[in-house]
Amino acid sequence: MIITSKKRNLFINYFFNVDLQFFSLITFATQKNEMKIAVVGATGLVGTKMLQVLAERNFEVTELIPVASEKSVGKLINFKGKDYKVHSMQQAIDAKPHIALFSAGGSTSLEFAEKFAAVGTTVIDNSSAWRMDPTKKLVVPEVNANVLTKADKVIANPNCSTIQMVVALMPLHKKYKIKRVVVSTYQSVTGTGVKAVNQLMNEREKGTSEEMAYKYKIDMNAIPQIDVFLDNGYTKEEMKMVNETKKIMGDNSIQLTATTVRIPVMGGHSESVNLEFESEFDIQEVKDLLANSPGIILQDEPANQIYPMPMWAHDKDEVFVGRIRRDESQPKTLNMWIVSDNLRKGAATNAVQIAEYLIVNNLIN
Ligand code: 2RA
Repeated sequence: MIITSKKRNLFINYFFNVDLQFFSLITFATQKNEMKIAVVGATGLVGTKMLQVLAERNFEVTELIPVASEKSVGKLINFKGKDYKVHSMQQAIDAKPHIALFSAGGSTSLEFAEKFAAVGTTVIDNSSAWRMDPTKKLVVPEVNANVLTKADKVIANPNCSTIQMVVALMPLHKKYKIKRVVVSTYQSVTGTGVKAVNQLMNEREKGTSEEMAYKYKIDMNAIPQIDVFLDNGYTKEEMKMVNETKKIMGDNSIQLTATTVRIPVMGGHSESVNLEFESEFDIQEVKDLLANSPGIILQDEPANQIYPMPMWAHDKDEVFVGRIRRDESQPKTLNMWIVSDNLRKGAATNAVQIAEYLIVNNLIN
């Protein structure tokens, strides 16, 4: 596959801070005649969003291979005005797609990702199956796309709450070196899936829901549990934030503790983050640094009551950062508030950005 130098320059511009909207207009046409893309879990919340993001970003797809559960095989999925038949997993493997975007749960990924890889497909997997596997890369393009090589055939897409946080942390880590992070999350029900959205909507409309994604009512509530509890008293979601952050940022010395909470919101996850640095910082310099970092939009005008909210982040690809202020209780420490659409930058957009990076850098078969 040959990539023109113009495309390469545009891509480099993007990662060294140019407008995301402009970037999304670029067509990733390659000199190759075909680009077969499989979307595994194409009918789920994230799979649907992956298709939407691929279409919006003018990702050059010559053949779409949607994959879903057996009961959906043969049904039609419309992508950019054309209908595509839903494939079974084996049919999709036999089609040898160039790239497969997986969002069908951990057990599906464990069973099938390597089978796609064996036929030459590069898998970008949104489940937690491979994230902490030392042989697999865990990638947020703005932070560590440089770790990718052509040999990476199964690439892990991080957890949504981790992705949005590391996008904001990395530029500050480079400049001031992060010592410790204390994060509390306020996570959208869309992170759980369709069942949770239905539960919230039913409760909101009728006060009760027969369909229950959570043990408790979610409307008018806050549930301090995301995923299952582990032996250390933390939830799996909390430990994902701890472990994935170190792996993506390539620094095991970063100390991190998390409390993750589900709230009756759709549109995005919010995070209150307390950051302690090795070096002293200037608050205006921090704001300027974030405002000029790729994938971040600074929304920090307390005088005008402008700050990030899920309502504004919804259906956007960027990470929104605001409420940046010095922690007056100890030196070299600040507080900030990070919001992003968990289905987009937290899942689909990040996966598609990895695919774009692989293509532009000639890292797929
Ligand atoms: C959640 N982080 O919000 C999960 C989804 N990957 O539940």
